[in-house]
Amino acid sequence: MNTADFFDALWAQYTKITPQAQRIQSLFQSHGETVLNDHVAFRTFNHSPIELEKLEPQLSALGYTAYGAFRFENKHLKARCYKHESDENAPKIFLSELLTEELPEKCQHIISKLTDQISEDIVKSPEIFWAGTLWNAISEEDYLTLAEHSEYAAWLSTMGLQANHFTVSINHLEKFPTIEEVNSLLQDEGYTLNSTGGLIKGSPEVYLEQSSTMADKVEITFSGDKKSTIPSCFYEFAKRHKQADGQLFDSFIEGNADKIFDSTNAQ
Ligand code: OOG
Ligand code: NI
Repeated sequence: MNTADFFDALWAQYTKITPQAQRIQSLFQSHGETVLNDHVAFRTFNHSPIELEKLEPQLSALGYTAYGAFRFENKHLKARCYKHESDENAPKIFLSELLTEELPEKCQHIISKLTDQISEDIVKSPEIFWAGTLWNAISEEDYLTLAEHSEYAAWLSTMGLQANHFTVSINHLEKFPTIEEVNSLLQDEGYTLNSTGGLIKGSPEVYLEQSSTMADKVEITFSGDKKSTIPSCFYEFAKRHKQADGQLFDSFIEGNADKIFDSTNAQ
């Protein structure tokens, strides 16, 4: 699969449950902008057939190489970022993984019930990145137990493998060249932005400024036919700055990312 087909399929699946992303992209386009993606992100469970190490070969097959690693102690996560070897305009990829052994026993048990349902050889092609949940619906009780200890675990238990967000590259916008202008546009249009630690995560001094919407909401059916409305996915906005060597910073910042994760919290 080539990267264009990969991202087209990924976007189609993502906008189905994140209609705000399609609307916001159209909003920029109505102002004459060409919208390019800075990066997309995925979440997964460690110690499972879809753990980071097992997904990575599919990114390599698409032409991606890892160039950074991150650790989020409080959220019990690790992550790596990937860039395309030859296509400079291909979005970067941020892949994080829940370190399940750091959660309480009862959460580990709930997560095992899900991951035990995944066949060992499930990862065969890049299509895995929009496979969604590879397990039967979780119960609401288990979902709420996970949410108490890890919003990430709760989200992943209902959404599974799919693009968690796409990210508009502010660097490629002409009429909205700053993150402040992007945020004002979105707020004027009535979108709720992630306000953890302020609307803007990062600063020119760390060469990366980011903001994001709060995730859209979707109705899901828990096991036992109980219906509920939960967060799906969000849209991010990133502005990269030049470093002393004149190159644009192209990695990620733990302090920013830690706050962006909150975009899927149940409000
Ligand atoms: C990823 C959060 C981190 C970034 O750009 O730093 C991130 C997630 O929410 O899964 O996207
Ligand atoms: Ni991001």
